[in-house]
Amino acid sequence: MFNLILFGPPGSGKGTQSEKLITQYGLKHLSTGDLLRSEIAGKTPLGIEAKAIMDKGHLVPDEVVIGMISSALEANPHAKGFLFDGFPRTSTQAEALDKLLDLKKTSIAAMIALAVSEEELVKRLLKRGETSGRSDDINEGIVRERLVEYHKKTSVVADYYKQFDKVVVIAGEGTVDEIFARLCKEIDGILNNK
Ligand code: B4P
Repeated sequence: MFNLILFGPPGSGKGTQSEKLITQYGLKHLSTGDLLRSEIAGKTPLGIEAKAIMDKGHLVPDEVVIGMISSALEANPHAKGFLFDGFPRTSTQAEALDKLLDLKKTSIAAMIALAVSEEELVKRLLKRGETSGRSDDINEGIVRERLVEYHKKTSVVADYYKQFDKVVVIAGEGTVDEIFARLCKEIDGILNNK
């Protein structure tokens, strides 16, 4: 199995690049943001609870997202590998992911982090908010709160994987295709060294 984490702040292009990477490498895409939005669309109890939290720009509780990922791993026993997008977002989630993958006798090959300036992130998210209908993208206050949460709770996740020498940083500004080409170059290098 070949498992990757695509990491970066909100708006760094994780969702955008994941769509292209899963086609290129035949991986199963696991996005906790997408899973949560599908619960919201279905108006499930979990979705109703998550929406209230996400609309403030805050992170959904660890046990909720860890449960979702655990079920998704169980539901895909024959996957050739997973691309984790937007997960793990806290150190607790990172440790839980390691344990879940251990049970499947596999592990994370690399965390690829997209680096994008704060002003570019805010610009991208507000632009998406004009058309996407995503309530967490429409207001600059909420967007900035998501960045505060990222700096407070998520950026440390990179330190967790650095101790195992698994972090690669990629410049996340430029066209979508330019960034995709940079990602493929890194991933091909990792695959060739396996
Ligand atoms: P997510 O759904 O993970 O999404 P995101 O952080 O908003 O950004 P992403 O990085 O995927 O967006 P993209 O750049 O593709 O999270 C939403 C919320 O869910 C979180 O705030 C949190 O509340 C909750 N949540 C999710 N996972 C959780 C977890 N594990 N634990 C707790 N809570 C969790 O897209 C941004 C925009 O930029 C798009 O419009 C795109 O078109 C544009 N763009 C992309 N690349 C570009 C480029 N190169 N140039 C210009 N624009 C570009």
